[in-house]
Amino acid sequence: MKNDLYYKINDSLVISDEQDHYLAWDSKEGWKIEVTKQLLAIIQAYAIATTKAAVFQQLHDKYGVTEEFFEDVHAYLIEQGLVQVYQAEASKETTNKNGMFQTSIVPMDQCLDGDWCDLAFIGMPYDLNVTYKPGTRFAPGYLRRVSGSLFQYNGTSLQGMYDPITNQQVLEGIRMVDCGDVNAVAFEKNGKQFDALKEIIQAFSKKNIFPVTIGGDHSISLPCIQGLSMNHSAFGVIQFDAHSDFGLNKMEKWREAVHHGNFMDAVMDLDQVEHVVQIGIRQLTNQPLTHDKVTQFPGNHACNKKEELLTALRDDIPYYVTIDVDVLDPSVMPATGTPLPGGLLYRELRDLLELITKRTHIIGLDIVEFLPQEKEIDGVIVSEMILNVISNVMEWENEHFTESTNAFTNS
Ligand SMILES: [Mn+2]
Repeated sequence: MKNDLYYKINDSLVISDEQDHYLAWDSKEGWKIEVTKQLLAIIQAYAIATTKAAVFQQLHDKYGVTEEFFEDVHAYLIEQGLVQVYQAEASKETTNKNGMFQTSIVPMDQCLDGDWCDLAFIGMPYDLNVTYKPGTRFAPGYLRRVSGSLFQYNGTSLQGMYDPITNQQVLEGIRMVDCGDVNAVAFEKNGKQFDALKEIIQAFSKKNIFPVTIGGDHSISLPCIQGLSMNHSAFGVIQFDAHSDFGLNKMEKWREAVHHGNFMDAVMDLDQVEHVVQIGIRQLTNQPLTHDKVTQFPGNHACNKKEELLTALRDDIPYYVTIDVDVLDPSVMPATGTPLPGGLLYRELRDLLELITKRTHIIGLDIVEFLPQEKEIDGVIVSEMILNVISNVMEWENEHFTESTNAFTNS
């Protein structure tokens, strides 16, 4: 069922738990409406812009919802303003240029339909898990706005852009889209918004679409890594961060316990994550915080031990990269929730990222803890970091994957 319309949770919806029921409140228009827990679960299926058919499929697979029932609920959600309808500017030929680096924002199920996309950006405006200063929920929108000053994607020619330093085209031939933000029911910690992101990352990973998730606080890396673990039996994580994000807690009840400063404990519980490399750690703690799967390069050690870093990276598994922008020195990157002096300079971080991404198979990226302030340059720095990583990763894939994919196709 092809459809020219797509649907998404009302952007200004805030839902509060009133103990015996939930209250949906449109924070722009002011109206309020009671919703049941069941209805909330259905609303969540519209977390990311998608077609009616895709929402139905999801609800049918998950809850056994019938088509007749779905038609009624779908109509009700739109009538009440809980879900919004968008016009069909988002098609494969679209050029709305509202996404990262002037890519187009395209509904999720269109990204997944056929083979026409190598890389997808996903915004995760979630900062319920901060221990100090919130605001990272504004990062995806902010970065979409400023990133176009660095790189302007041309989806028709796919010519990329010329880099005078390397005398090469950047991202030539790479097909990129932006799936917009994962919206969700506010005030639900580690809940459905996490599940939606996990499913999105899993779906992209299955189709070999490189996912770039823009946080949000650092806890959003957990659903990203969980999503990858559904599709990869063994991989590693490379974490750039001022803080190890270990609390050394037991994480059986991670939905209650996880926040942005301890989510790595939950990552450690995933058997598929066989190795973690932490770079830039410098926060004082009461005791050493590490784990037997972890190799740490604290402070700026990695800058002086590049050979050791490359040796530490296993070449029999791919890696996921998560960049907490507080790995940078606050003189470079003050726009973060928990800044810590003594961090990497921009050039040092860029060199390390280049070193790693040119040698290692990378299967996903997230950028977290960016808290936009008034200075636009902070957003440009973060955007450049993303651009640099994805251009290296895509180049690596071109060199290594084309051959193996062809070999696979021919066999
Ligand atoms: Mn962190």
